[in-house]
Amino acid sequence: MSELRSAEQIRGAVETAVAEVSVLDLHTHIYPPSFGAILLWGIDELLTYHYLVAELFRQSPREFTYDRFWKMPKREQADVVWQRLFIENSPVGESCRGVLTCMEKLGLDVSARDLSGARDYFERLSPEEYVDIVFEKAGVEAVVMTNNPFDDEERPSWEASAEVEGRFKAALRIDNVLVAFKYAAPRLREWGYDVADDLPEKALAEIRRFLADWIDRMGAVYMAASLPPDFAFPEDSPCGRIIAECVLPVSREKGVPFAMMVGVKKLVNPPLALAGDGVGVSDLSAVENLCRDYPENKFLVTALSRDCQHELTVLARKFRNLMIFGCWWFLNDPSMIEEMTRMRMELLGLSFIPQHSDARVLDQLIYKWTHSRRIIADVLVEKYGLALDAGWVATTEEVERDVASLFRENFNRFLEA
Ligand code: HDL
Ligand code: ZN
Repeated sequence: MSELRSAEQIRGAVETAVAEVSVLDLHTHIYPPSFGAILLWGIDELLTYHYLVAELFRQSPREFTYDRFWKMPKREQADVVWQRLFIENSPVGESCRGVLTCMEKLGLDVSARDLSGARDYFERLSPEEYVDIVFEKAGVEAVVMTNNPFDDEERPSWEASAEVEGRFKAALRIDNVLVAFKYAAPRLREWGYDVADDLPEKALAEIRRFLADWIDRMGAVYMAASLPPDFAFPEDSPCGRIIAECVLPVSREKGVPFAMMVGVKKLVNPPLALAGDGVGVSDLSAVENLCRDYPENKFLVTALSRDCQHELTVLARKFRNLMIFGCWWFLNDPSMIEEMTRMRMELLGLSFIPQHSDARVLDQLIYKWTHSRRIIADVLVEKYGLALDAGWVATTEEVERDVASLFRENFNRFLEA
């Protein structure tokens, strides 16, 4: 039992524990190699990640149209991103920095600024080999995917019972059912679920069957949906009724939490496609009502607006069936991660999940976790230091326990609760 009696000893123990902890990444958009081309990886996918695409148009002349970019082959898109955001403008933004971190951790010579050399590195690898490399360098033991039965590129893999290796956990994504039911209904009927558009009891029972079938097929560890800023609950709408009558009962019956990712303003600029979504301040009374009125249900929640973070953290103090997680999307950058992690630790101690990667490109596990570990470690060093100032002497074993909670065990315990 080694006692940490100085700031230096605290920093040493925390930095080692955070560097070595194996992470359970509870929200990503990556897939096992068995799912084929929907697993994105390599330098050209990194450079054309929609975060960089949005930034590209800010550094391009007006005559460089959205349409012209989308028509380019992937490699050409990556070339123009590289030229605009790395060569003509220094890569100081977080998304660009992430590409540099990936290259550096993979042993590529970043100072050479050599895109073709980087491409050669990836040419020599199979997806299977690269999954091992990335998980090892990122210190990730498992990821939770985003699995949507309405995704025509993904569903065939499930229907063909494609192998899903242990490092990839499933999450059933139900946005289509909740926020676009009128478009989902014909697909559900096509798949044999008798759902009338006006949601009679039979349709609600069939939606429950659909949810249960796919949780079983996927072995889903939770159900998830991204929800607009004006998401309200309770609400006499298809969304409100399906949550109350279908999602929550099935969530209890299957013992899987309902994850709500609130505050997305879809396609504020449609020609940007995946890069076109924005953010809005959410009314968190929906979350408050759900946690209070459904104490037997478990809720994972992350909010997209910085303006919601303090209120969401206070809600977590009120409801033990609420687990808040991650610094999502436009919040996944150093200034926001530090602000949110410090506030959450001050209000919740260690009872929250500080980060998820949201990785869409496999390689991003490396940079998103490298960057976040450093910031979370710094906040932990500060807080153990403040405890020491009052005379509380932590031990290395306690630091290791606490770090494991933040990066993995809080999620495991919440699933098992
Ligand atoms: O809805 C979501 O899961 C979001 O994370 C979106 O996928 C978003 O496009 C994204 O990739 N954010 O990081
Ligand atoms: Zn996501």
